[in-house]
Amino acid sequence: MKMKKFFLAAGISAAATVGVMAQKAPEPCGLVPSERQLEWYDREMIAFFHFGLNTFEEFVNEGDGKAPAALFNPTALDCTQWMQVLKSAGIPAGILTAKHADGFCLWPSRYTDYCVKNATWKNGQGDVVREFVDACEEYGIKAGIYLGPHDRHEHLHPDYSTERYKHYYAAQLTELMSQYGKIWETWWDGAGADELTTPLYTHWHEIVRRLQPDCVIFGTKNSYPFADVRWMGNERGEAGDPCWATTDSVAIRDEAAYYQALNEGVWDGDAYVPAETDVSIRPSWFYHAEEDVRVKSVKELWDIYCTSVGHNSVLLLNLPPDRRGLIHPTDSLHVALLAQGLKETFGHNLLAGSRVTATNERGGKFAAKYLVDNDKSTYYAGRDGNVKSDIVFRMSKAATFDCLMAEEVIELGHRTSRWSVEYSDDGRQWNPITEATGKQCIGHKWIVRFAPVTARYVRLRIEDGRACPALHSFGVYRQSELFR
Ligand code: IPT
Repeated sequence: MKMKKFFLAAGISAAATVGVMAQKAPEPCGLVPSERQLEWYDREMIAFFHFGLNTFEEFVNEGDGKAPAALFNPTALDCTQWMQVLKSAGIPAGILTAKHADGFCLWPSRYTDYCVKNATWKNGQGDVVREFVDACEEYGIKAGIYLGPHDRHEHLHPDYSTERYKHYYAAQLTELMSQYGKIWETWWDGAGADELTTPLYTHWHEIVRRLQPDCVIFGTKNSYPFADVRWMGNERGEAGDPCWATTDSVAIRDEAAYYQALNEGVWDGDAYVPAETDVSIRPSWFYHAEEDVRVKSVKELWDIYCTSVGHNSVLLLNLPPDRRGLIHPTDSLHVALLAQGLKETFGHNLLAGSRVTATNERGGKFAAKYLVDNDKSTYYAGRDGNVKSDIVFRMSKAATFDCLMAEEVIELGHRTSRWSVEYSDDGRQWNPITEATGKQCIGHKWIVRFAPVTARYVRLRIEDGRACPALHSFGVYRQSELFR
């Protein structure tokens, strides 16, 4: 009797061990994001602040470096107002153009007179970068710095050479990376910067890494080898479909192929460099009062959100301060309404509480039901070696939806490469959602919109991939009235 009990206990524990084995997390496959890239993905949105001498000139966006420094004179600069705008828009980070292409510096640099030291503003005693980072700190916003590599003012210097400029830029980079606390991102614009070769960036890159190890580097063209995140190929806010985080490490010679690789990524590329989507809320990068009536509408911002954040990218949205040094009320209203619309849309996953079954389920803590538990720490995964899965959601009653969102476990690499979504009244006859048929990329977040559908069943079909699926979430939603 005693022996029998013993065996029984042993048998149970052996079975339990097998169960635990089967629930081991899937191995990562292919290239995976670094800690810096994971932190960056989590931001989802970043604000861009184009501010400088151009703000005070008539319709100039790329000054020639000859405008007098005295022109810089914001009448009511208040960076805490910028932060309030970010807070109401749910944007957790901001990047300031400390120096744009005209070469004018928003901080009192020891290495040039073409800076706030000679501005009318505060009798030359001001420091916009300081006010910016202090406001960021106060509001819990992550500060980033754009130090334009291309510098038209320095080009006017009689002794200009790229070697001389290499050291000038290095000295300024050192000031910014060492005197202003933690810097979360630096932006190496490729515009006008073709003569600045990769060896120069090698030198500058060492400075960033030494002084700010966690700083995300936006790189393009000759700074591409150092990029944590890449340019996405246009300034319209339209990341590709697909938009793989993986791409080719060397810029392809052929122009068209290069732009495609920026916009769509490369599925079997040899580098993990996700796309950042820079776009302005206005036609121009700098503020011009004439454009107050051309601020992108809430609906346009929602479109951009869908083709950036919803295309496995991060949105870098430009909100240029005006001549007072404040964000214009139309811009702040529109981003606040975007945030409200996002909350209204994604606040309620219509699949929450539905019964979930999958043809490919790893089981245990990786069950398919975790797709709809609204918990970032759990996820669904399939069995090793099985890249497909049909996942059926049965809601308690029919619901109307016009939008869907999927999120992959990006730490485990791009896995799924083909997927579709269907709906049904009875769970037997399925209708495709055309816009969500033959999709490729999921990544951090993928959003698809379509004409409203009413159904009780939804089926997510994972049709291909390089490893078993691993997804944090899947949901269907009704778009906020603000977006329709
Ligand atoms: C464009 C640059 O060519 C690219 O490298 C990147 O810096 C991008 O700007 C940032 O938006 S130039 C622009 C006029 C398309």
